[in-house]
Parts: sequence; structure tokens; C-alpha cells
Amino acid sequence: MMILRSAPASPYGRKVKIAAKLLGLFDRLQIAVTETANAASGLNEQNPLGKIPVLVLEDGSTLYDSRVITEYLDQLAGGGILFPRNSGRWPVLTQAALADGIMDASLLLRYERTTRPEAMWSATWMASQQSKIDRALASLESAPPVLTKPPHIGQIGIACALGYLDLRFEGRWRTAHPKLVTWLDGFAAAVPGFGETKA
Ligand code: 99T
Repeated sequence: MMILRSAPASPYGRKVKIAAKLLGLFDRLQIAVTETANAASGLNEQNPLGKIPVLVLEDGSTLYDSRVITEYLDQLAGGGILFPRNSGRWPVLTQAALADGIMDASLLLRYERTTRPEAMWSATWMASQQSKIDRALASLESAPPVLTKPPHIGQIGIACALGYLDLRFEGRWRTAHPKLVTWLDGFAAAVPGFGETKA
């Protein structure tokens, strides 16, 4: 068994779980819920960055981050399934980077609020993070992602990023992005793993 260290709320971990399900590899993963703040969990020894998800392979070696783990799983399943090999690879990876960027900015916003006293919050910095999310969502709303079968890593990432905005930011993105809402509904209907990995 491989061990996936993650947490239910992590959009990055969700990406890995959905990928594993789509690739038929989920049964080979033991999910180890990991609290990143717990220094005694051994996470820092496995990933010096102290972040989840981490995949512990059967030989004890570790892989991180979610980008590497998802591509590793894709290769384990034969390759070229969630990560196209041809020229289609570059737009897919760029879409995946956009999705990761939404997650990263969202997480930074959340950490500002949850790890620093309110008196230290930087309105300028928070507005800058929010503007990254807003621009990314606007660009997706103007040209919603195509839904392929199976979805590729870009689409999986976008779904997880939107799911994270639902989880931690009360789904406020929905009002101004109706096409993206429809797209996410379609993704959820086509990919059972999305609903199955909801925190
Ligand atoms: O930054 C930390 O110290 C702890 N944070 C994490 O481990 C988050 C958990 S999401 N993971 C990442 O930042 C991984 C990013 C990496 N580029 C990847 O894997 O792709 C927790 C979400 C929440 O609880 O709201």
C-alpha cells in the first residue's frame, strides 16, 4: 500500500484523491489524515516544506507536491491519461497552474486570517491575493473549461479550486460566475470522485 498523507479540507489532497479514483488506483492508497501543525507527525521529515499532500511509496520514499504525485499516479496507470503527452499537454498544464494559483491565493488569504491577529492583517496584501482569484475566475467565466472524458488534470484542478472556495469562502464566487457554476455541476455529475472527496 502507498500512504497518502493529506487532510479532508486540502484542495491539493482532493486533487490527488480524485486523480487516483479516475486512474483506478484509489484502493492502493491508505489515507493518513495529517495535521500539518503537529510537528510530532513526522511530516517535516518526509517533506521539509511541512506541507500536505505527501505520498509515501511502498519502498518508504516520499513524493510531493500534488503536481508530482498526480503525474506519478498517471504514469503508474500507464501514462498519458490525465496528463496529455502530445502538444495538448501545455494548455492543460497551464490550466492546472491557474487552478493551483487560485488555491494558493485562497490559502494565503485564509492563513492571514487564521494565523495572524486581526490587527496585523494587511488589507493591501489581502486585496492583492483576492485580485488574483478574481482575475482567474473572470478568465474562466469568459471561457469555461471544456469537460473531457476522463477529465484532465487542469479540469480536476479547477474543480478542486472552486470546491475550496465553496468550503472556506462560503461559495461567494458563485453569484458572479454562473457559467462556471454550470460547469462545476457538470464536472460533479461526470466525476463521482468529486462528491466522494467533499470535506
Ligand atoms: O503551508 C503550510 O505550512 C501547511 N499547508 C499545507 O500543507 C497546505 C494544506 S491545504 N498544502 C499546501 O500548501 C500544498 C501546496 C503544494 N503546492 C501542492 O501540494 O500542490 C489546507 C487547506 C485548509 O485547511 O483550508
